Amino acid sequence: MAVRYELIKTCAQTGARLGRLHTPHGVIDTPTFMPVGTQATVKGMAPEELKELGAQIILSNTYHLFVRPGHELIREAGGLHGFMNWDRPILTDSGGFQVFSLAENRKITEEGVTFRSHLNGDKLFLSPEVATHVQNALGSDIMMAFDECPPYPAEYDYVKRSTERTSRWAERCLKAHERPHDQALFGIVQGGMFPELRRQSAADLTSLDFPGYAMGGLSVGEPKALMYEMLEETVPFLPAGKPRYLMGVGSPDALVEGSMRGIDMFDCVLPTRIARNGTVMTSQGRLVVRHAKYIRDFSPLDPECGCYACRHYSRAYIRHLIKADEMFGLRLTTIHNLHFLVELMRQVREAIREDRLRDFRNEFFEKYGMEGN
Ligand code: PRF
Ligand code: ZN
Repeated sequence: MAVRYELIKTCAQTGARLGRLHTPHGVIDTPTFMPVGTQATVKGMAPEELKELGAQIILSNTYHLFVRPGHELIREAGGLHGFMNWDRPILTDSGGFQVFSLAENRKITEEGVTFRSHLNGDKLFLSPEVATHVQNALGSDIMMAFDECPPYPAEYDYVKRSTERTSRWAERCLKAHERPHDQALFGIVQGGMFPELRRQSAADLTSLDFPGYAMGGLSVGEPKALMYEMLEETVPFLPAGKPRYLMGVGSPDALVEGSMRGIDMFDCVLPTRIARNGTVMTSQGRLVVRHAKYIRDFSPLDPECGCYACRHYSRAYIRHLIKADEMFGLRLTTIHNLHFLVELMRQVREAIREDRLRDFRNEFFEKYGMEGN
């Protein structure tokens, strides 16, 4: 069994679950946040640094690695783990999202998606079979089914046809999967913002018996309240004994709200992306350390944080590095933001263990504040 989900307990105040995900490269405590390493690297971070801040699993992208350097080269290097020197679990997304957001001239048919590389214009093709084959070559612990993520907003009829095709594609991914013994293939629930289509999608996928299920098509521009509503409409139809992954969600408020609704896994480029533009998440909310008001502020990014950056460096120093275009500054903000979310999830797990996640949520928002949307 490539992945085994162990449900330890459910929070008495919320629907949150405390669990453990066992994979060939180690155990992941859930709910968990997965840092994103799109190009087989979490931008600027050495694997040792990711481990030091407590990351137990990272995410990488089929689309990017397929376009460059190619999955056969990575297979030759010993798979993604050997290629990038990361010996803990890896989840790969299928490309079913990136091909829609990045590729040029894409044409979608029942067979798959033809598109032109965003790098050099080469004509390429991704399908359920190709995406599965590529992920088998990458050797990730968790692979994702090839799906279509409809835009928001979208018409009911379009979303219905798209979601039905995603279900047919999911079945083709299962058939094409060559390594079910050591790689777990998760299905992705779509259905746009239509509860009825979400439920149908969940029913289609659960009948195929995947080892885990993702909620796709959320955090695509809809209000957060609508995303939470969709979770409430869908999660109850997923089996309690399998892990649940909310794709592309990583704002602190959504990590807590998602956990409360029974989500076990999250990923997002948000912490690493905003870090590279000089913004950090702190216990008191976001802080733009580039701002002039921190010029003589010798306190750490977050006085409550125990990360490497906060233990050794001041806001004034990090601001100086960023202003001077020194890459160490952005490495420090990245370390801090990733630590912040990994630590937040540790606190969420502790609160679930003690049946007080609702209280934790209220205390957290009191200090952090609500993020918009
Ligand atoms: N599908 C896939 N990857 C994704 C998404 C999706 O719907 C999303 C949506 N937020 C992020 N990443 N395959
Ligand atoms: Zn810190």
